[in-house]
Amino acid sequence: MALLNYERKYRIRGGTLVGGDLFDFWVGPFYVGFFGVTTAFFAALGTALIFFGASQGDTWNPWLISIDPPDVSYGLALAPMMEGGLWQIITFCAIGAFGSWILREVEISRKLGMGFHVPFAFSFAVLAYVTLVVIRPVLMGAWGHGFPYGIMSHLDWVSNTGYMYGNFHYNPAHMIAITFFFTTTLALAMHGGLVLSATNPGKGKEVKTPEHENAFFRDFIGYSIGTLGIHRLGLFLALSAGFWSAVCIVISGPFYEGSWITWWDGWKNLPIWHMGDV
Ligand code: 07D
Ligand code: 07D
Ligand code: U10
Repeated sequence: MALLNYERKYRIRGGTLVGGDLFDFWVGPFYVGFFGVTTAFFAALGTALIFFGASQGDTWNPWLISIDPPDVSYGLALAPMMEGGLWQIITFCAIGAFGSWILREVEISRKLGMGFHVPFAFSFAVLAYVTLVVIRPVLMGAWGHGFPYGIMSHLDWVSNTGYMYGNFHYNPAHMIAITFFFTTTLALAMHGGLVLSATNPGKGKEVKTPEHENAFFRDFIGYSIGTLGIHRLGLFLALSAGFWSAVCIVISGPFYEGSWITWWDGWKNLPIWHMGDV
């Protein structure tokens, strides 16, 4: 991709956290930096190990390849390579790559003199992943509680883990996370719709202003959150979705065993619901 004229102004030296000027350059459209090199290293190694694992398995069908964690009997020990050790090294590479990706975002933000909202946001996805493959397995005493790296096999893990707690829909933090996911899509649909309706009103029609956008929601629901506010809200909703996801899985096992259905028994038996009985 050709370097666009205006990009010259933004492709400036500095802002690096590590390595000074050494990795302060671009390859095509990509900023490299020290953390670009570490991302490339961990991602390449992790991917190569997945291919190696696949070569030792009995299928090349991409949907069925699976790199499984060790059996729970290995506890928190290192497992032999073909019995989960590969999964452990791949997990290490994945965390190395995701962590490097966050720090590369930080370096780019610093270079441009911007806030750290993007790396902060991505760190919530990484938190959810680390909760699934490190925090929860460590709290439960075995790497075997992590999820397998395979397209269909990770779905089996989600389903099996869900049913281990009766009906996962009864997990209150899962309810909060789902509500945040749904609200995020509602907010994005409203925001995308509103901005397009104002700025792309059709051929020959005048482009409208943020005042029109404010007026629309004031007329409609009596309040407009504003042009900056909707982005704050969007970020909050999306990060809350990831945060409560991490909560819903970390409490299942380490802090609560048994069925999430019975967790609600105390609530169902509150005397207030049985006032007619007396
Ligand atoms: C659109 C950005 C692009 C990213 C893409 C994903 C890989 C995997 C590796 C074969 C929104 C690239 C995929 C690199 C190939 C190997 C070893 C992001 C976009 C296109 N899941 N999940 C998918 C991952 C978990 C669940 C699809 C990753 C948890 C359910 C894809 C992780 C739980 C369903 C995928 C992860 C869970 C999926 C589409 C990590 C709870 C689906 C993802 C690292 C969170 C859907 C066949 C997507 C599907 C799906 C990847 C973790 C549940 C393969 C990388 C354990 C219920 N997951 N997932 O678009 O069709 O994300 O599955 O944590 O129904 Mg999953
Ligand atoms: C973990 C992904 C992190 C990704 C990273 C980046 C690459 C690079 C490269 C593309 C967290 C990876 C990048 C690899 C790719 C290129 C170039 C995101 C992660 C770092 N559930 N449920 C959730 C719903 C049921 C169960 C979360 C809905 C059943 C379990 C969310 C329904 C049972 C777990 C959610 C439903 C069940 C979850 C997932 C409906 C099964 C979890 C989102 C409508 C019988 C998981 C932290 C998430 C969780 C989770 C939604 C149903 C079980 C709230 C809407 C009843 C066991 N479920 N669920 O976490 O909380 O994203 O994980 O029925 O573990 Mg659930
Ligand atoms: C938003 C917005 C807004 C915009 C926007 C956007 C949000 C204000 C102004 C952005 C939104 C979009 C563009 C919409 C579409 C986005 C999505 C749907 C989200 C999902 C995205 C994707 C699916 C795309 C994912 C693509 C990726 C991640 C790119 C893939 C990149 C690579 C493969 C290269 C990665 C770069 C790295 C690692 C750093 C640099 C490295 C290199 C260039 C490689 C070369 C390596 C080296 C020089 C280092 C040496 C390597 C070593 C040592 C390792 C070697 C080891 C071996 C073992 C071989 O709000 O409005 O508009 O646009």
